[in-house]
Formats: sequence, C-alpha cells, structure tokens
Amino acid sequence: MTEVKARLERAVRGKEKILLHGDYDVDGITGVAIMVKTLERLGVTPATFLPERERHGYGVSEEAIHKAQRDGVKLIITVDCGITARDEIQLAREHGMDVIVIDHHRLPAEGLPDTHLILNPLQGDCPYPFKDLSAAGLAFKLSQALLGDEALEFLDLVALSTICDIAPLTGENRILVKNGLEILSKKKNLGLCALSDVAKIKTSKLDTGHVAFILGPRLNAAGRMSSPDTALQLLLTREPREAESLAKILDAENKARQQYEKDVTKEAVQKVERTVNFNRDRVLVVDGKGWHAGVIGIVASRLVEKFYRPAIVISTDEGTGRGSGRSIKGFHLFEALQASGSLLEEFGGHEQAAGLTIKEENISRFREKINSFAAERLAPEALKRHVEVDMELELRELTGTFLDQLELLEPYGIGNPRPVFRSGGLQLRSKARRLYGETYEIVLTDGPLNYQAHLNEKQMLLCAAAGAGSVFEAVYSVKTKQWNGLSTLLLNIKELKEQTGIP
Ligand SMILES: [Mn+2]
Repeated sequence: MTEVKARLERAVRGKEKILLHGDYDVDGITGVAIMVKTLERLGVTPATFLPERERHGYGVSEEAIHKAQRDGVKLIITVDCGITARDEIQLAREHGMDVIVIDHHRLPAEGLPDTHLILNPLQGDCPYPFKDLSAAGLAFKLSQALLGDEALEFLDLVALSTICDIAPLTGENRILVKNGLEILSKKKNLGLCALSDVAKIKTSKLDTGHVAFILGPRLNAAGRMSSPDTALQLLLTREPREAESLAKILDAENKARQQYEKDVTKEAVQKVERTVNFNRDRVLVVDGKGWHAGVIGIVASRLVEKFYRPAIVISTDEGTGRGSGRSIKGFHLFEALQASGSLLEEFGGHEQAAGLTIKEENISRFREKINSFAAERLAPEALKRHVEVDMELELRELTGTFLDQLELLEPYGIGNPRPVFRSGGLQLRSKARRLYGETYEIVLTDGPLNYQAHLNEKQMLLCAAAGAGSVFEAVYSVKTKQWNGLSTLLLNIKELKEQTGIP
C-alpha cells in the first residue's frame, strides 16, 4: 500500500497521464469510478478503459495498452483485473509505463506480473487481515489512504460492488455494506438516484435485495450486451439530465437483456427436457448456437434453480464453445472440470461457478465424462433441495424486540443469510391471492394473531387443495415491511407441509 500510494502521489504531483483499466462488471466499473473520483479530487483527470465482453474478452487488453502508449500515458492502474495479466503488463513496462494492479482475484500459479505495485490481500506477505474485499473495496482502501475520511462518501459504490460481486457479507464487508446502503439510501449519487427512479424503487431504505436484483442488473446490462462505459458515465455524471438519459438507456438495455435471457432460458429448458435422461445424468450440459456469452451464466443459474442439479451452458460459434457453469451444494464444479480437463481447451473458476472453452466436437464426450465423474461424487441425496433451519419457534415469539434484534444482524446476503425458522400448527385463514408473477399471498394464524405470508405457485396449489382451516408446518424467513408509517410482518415461505391428524 505504501509504495502504491507513493507512486500515485508522484503521478499527481507530476501531472502524469493516468489510465484506469477496469473490467466490465459492477465491481470493475464501481472500482474505476472510485478511482476517477479520488484522482479528480487530487486535481488529475484520468482516462478510462472498460473492455467490451464480445470485442475484447476477459482481463487486461493489449489494444488498450498500445493506445495508452500512443496517448502518452505514464501510469496504468488496473482494477478488478491484472493479477493474471503477465504478458500485457510486461508489454506496458517495456513501453515505459508503470502499472498498479488493484485486484482481488486468486494469485496465478505461474507467478505474479512484473510490477511491485500490487494491491491484493491474497499475497502471502500482505499484512491486511481481511481477505474478502471486492476490487472496488480495495480501490476504496487506496482512496482512504489518499483522501482520508473524504473517501467515506464512496461507500455507496463499495456496497454495490460487494453485493454484486457476491463477496461474503461477513467481517469488514458487512460494515462497508451497512454504511454504504445508508449512503445509497440518501441518494447522493445523481446517476444511482436516476437509476432508482427509472426502476421505480419507491422505498427510502435500500437493502441488499434492491442492489442485487434491481440496480446491479441494470449496471451490468450494458457490460453484458454492449459497452460498460454507459454505466461508468452514469456513476460519474454531475448533470441531472444526463443522469436521467443514461439511466433510461441502462433500463432499456436491461429489459432487452431480460427478454433475451428469457428466450435462451426457454430454449435451454426445452433442450434439457427433451434430451436429458434424469436417471442417468446428474450434471446438465446444454449447448446452443450463437447464444450471447453475456447471458449463459445466468441461464445456467436458472437451470440449477429449476432442475436442482449442476448445469453447464455452452454457446457454440464456428466450432468453438464457450461455457459457463453453476453448481449445487456438495459438488465442486472446478474439480469436476479438472477431471475432464483433457477435453477442454481452457477452464477456470471455483466450487460453485466456473467457465470453460471447448471444441464443439468434444461436447458430447465432455457431457459423458463429467457425468461419470458425478456418478461417483454426487450422491442422489445431494440432488434434493434442502433448506437449513436456524431455529424452531412459535409465531408469537416474533415480538417487536425479537425483530429489532434480528435487524441488528443485517445486511443479509451471501455469507450472512437471513435467518430461517420453522413453526408448526399454523392454520390457513384465507384463499391465496396472486401478488405478481408467481408470488402469492395467504394469511396464516396461530390462534391469537394473523400473519401475512408470501409463497410460490407450487405452495399455493398445496394450500388450494387443502382448503381454508387446514393446518401447516412452515419453514420461512421474516421481513418487516414499512408502509404508511406502519410496519407489518411478512413471512417468506420456503417450505410448506400440511400437518394431517391435527384438528
Ligand atoms: Mn471482482
């Protein structure tokens, strides 16, 4: 950190040309935004480069380095990428540029790039105790070193990156996100404020859900379908009118992405239903021609949700397939790919998510190979959905004090999930009412009090078949809804079972 800070201060003093090279997802974009804002406060306006997925692929771009040299850049700062970019960083150094790497990805086995200016807490000699910061979280640390407390106002961007990059909301991340959500709720950032407006977020208290499901996808949409620069510009703008028009563009791109994603998901689901032998295959491997690389990861997640088995979705183009996979608990996807490595051109990832490149002619052999690996490693019991219950309780125990204490554990998300409870003896008071999509609402009672509960279509059908007055056991999480100054309690049903034999 000391050396990185000193090098940046030297660049600022000497008014050197600086290029910020990010990545196309929310973490890369917010990390670059934090660095731009920091450098501007120090009196320097840096150039930025964010790769377009289809055009530039992953990681540091050689093209961007050549352009930087032509433009007289003296210092390149990579954010959310760079730790594996040995060749590209070598190239930059040969052309007389220094490179600062701000990256939180795993260190490559082949060795680090040739620069001593690396911010990555996973380095063996890094004394920083917390290892799970997002890349924008690291950029924030650097900003703090340069600006002091002034950097705290960038915490809204840190919260966005931490949630969208699925970093665990434990340790320092929880504090960063908690404070970041408060700043986000105050709508200090013009662009994010405009984005909340077009997305019709009405509440004045934004939570991890708003970021993960509403703001995040809109910021990501540009990077997936076209250029991530729109999202960066939105985070940086000081013009309300520009904020509004950029937010509209992102919202429209997100709608297009959603529709496209729906179409590809439908096609993939049909392929699975037509071609997969569920008794034999435990891992789903589906391929399709020309599916956009920006959505195959999401489609794989949808398949996992629907069929509850690991899924790999491959998009083929001129003989080459690019795939993205998502797993279920108990199946190490990266190890499974390693075991099939001879059939793959490239692969990477971790336990729950991975990516790969494969020759089209090898796809069916790969499907067989990964499934014979799964036949040994993935027990049939692991293919059953399983909700972990934190506590058995009676509904009347959900008192105001209890709920206040529950709120102290927020923000919930990856690594810090919302607590899950189980209660029995709940009587169905009402018919299910459709709220939106496949979400329904019912009223349950434990005798003295009524409770609103949200459930899915399958659970609604169970209630309809049982009829009013029947008794259920429910596994659920609780949420309080603020409405007109009143707070109401809501049960989010995860599992529902009829209890027969109870009068
Ligand atoms: Mn990242």
